[in-house]
Amino acid sequence: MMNPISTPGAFTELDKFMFEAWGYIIIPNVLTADEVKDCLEASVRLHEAAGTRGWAQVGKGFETEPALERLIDHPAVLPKVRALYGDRFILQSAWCTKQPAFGGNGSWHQDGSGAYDFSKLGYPIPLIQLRASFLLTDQSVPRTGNMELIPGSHRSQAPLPQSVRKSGDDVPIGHVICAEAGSVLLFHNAVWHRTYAHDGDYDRYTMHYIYSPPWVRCSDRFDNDKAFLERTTPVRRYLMGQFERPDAPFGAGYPVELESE
Ligand SMILES: O=C(O)CCC(=O)C(=O)O
Repeated sequence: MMNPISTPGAFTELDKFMFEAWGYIIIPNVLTADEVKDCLEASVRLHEAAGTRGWAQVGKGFETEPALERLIDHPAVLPKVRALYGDRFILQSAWCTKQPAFGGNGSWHQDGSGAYDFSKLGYPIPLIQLRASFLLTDQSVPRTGNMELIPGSHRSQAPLPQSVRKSGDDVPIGHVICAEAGSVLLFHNAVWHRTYAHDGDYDRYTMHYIYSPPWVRCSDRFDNDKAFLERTTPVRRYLMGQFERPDAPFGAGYPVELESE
C-alpha cells in the first residue's frame, strides 16, 4: 500500500507535495514506548473521569494530564504546523478519542464546525483545522480502530454522495491508515474520513490536536483554565490564544494617526 510517509521535524518539500496531493502525511516514530504508555494511561483516566460509554471524545485533557500537555507543541509536529500556517495559529481543541473494543465503522465526514459548513467558505475548502492525531494503540494492521481517509478528497468539488454517507459503505479509494502506536497522522480538515472498525477486545485511544488560525473559536473549551495558563510554558500559553495584539483595538493596516487620537 502506498503511504505518504514523512519524518519528524521540518516540513520538507516532499511533505508539502504529499500534503497538497493527498491532504495528509504520516509521521512514524514520534513517541517512545514510554511516552505512548503515559499518554494511554492519561487517556484512560480522562475517559473514566468523564464516565464515557462507547465511541466518545473528551476535550482539554492537557489541563490535567502533563503527558498530554507535552504533545501540544511536540517538536516532531509543530514545525510542520508552522510551515503550513506561518507564525500565528492556536490550538483550537484537543480531543482524546476512544473507539471501544469491537467498535464498528464511524460515519464519513469532513472536519469543521457543525454550526457552519466550511465548504460555504469557497473552493478549495481552506485549511482551518489542521489535525495532528497521535496514535496511542497499535494500528499497524487494518481493523484496529484505524483512521480511514480518502486521499485527495480535500480538493474534490463533488461531495461524498449522501447515499454512501447514509449507508456507511466502503469507498473503493478509501485508505485505511496503518501505523504503529507513537505515530502521528497530520491532515487537512477537508479530507473525507472516518473511524475504521476495531476487532480488538481493548479500547483504542487516539489523541487529536487541532490547530487553527488565531481568529477561530476553540471548541473543547469556552475559556482557558487560569491555573493551567499560569503554570504552562510561554509557547503553550500562546497556543491557548493568550497573546497580546500589538495593533489592538484596531486591526493592522489602520492609519497610524488613529492610534494617537
Ligand atoms: O479518533 C477517531 O477515530 C476519529 C475522530 C474523527 O474522525 C473526528 O473527530 O473527526
